[in-house]
Amino acid sequence: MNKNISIIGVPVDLGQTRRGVDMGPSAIRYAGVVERLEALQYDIEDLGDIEIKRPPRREIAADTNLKNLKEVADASERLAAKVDETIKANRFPLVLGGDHSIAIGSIAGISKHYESLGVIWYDAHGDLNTAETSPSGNIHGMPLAVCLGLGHPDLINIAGYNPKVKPENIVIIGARSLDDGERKLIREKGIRVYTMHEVDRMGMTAVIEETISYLSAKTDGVHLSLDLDGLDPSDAPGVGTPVIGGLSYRESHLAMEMLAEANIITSAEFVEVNPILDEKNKTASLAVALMGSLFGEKLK
Ligand code: 5AB
Ligand code: MN
Ligand code: MN
Ligand code: MN
Repeated sequence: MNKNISIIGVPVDLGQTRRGVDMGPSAIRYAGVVERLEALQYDIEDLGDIEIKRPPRREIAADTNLKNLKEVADASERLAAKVDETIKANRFPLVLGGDHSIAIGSIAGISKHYESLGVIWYDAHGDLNTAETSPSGNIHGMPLAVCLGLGHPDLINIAGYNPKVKPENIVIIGARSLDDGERKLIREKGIRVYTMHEVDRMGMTAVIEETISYLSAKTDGVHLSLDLDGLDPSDAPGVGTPVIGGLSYRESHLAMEMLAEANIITSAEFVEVNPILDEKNKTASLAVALMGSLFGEKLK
């Protein structure tokens, strides 16, 4: 694992409609992310938060049902540039959300540095909607489709190229709330998905072992995009779109520990922490604990 980590906060709540997720980066810092990783002998540079232009009122552009399209595209462009700089400086980008729309920018900044980037999408949702299939118009339900080059041109062309990720390089873990259009896309593109059904049947050990062998064969870097709503709401109450029946605290730590042992993760983001909906910063603290495991606490 790269011993130099740059933390990038992305206080965006424009990809959905519940206020508060823009405070996610502060809550995660308050929960001690820097101290936790410094204790593991990493060199931590906290780059602070990306500057976000906030519209006075939530707007929907005339030509689309996507909410806050312009602002999300603008934030994504800035984040992509910051992540790109970080990787050029040979540092591991650790991105703190913010809602999951920020993955559009992180992956735009990351993917150009790899021939064949792998992505692990740890989430209750598929985030594979487009304007046509989205039931909500919320862009946080679309970032994985955008990475495949599907969606509004202003989103898929962030950082000037598309697609960012090949469907066969994606693994979704923890899915239990997929829209019809998302299921169709998963089938059409042959995207690998471990729903809660597979996690229950196979166990997290086998899920991660398969994920590692599936991805390491064909990728030269793997991005972990961890949506805290992948975990069960009893462990992660501070999220905007909770879905019961999720991954447990222990399964998630096991997953992070196994990824640390395999040493395949080259960038990561932790998203959707909403401190307004949280219970005493429980979800932000969970995010930091999972980062501890991902960065090798157990191996120390
Ligand atoms: B999250 C839903 N599929 O598109 C939609 O939290 C929910 O980033 C999206 O995973 C949830 O609005 C997005 C119904
Ligand atoms: Mn998500
Ligand atoms: Mn989700
Ligand atoms: Mn969510």
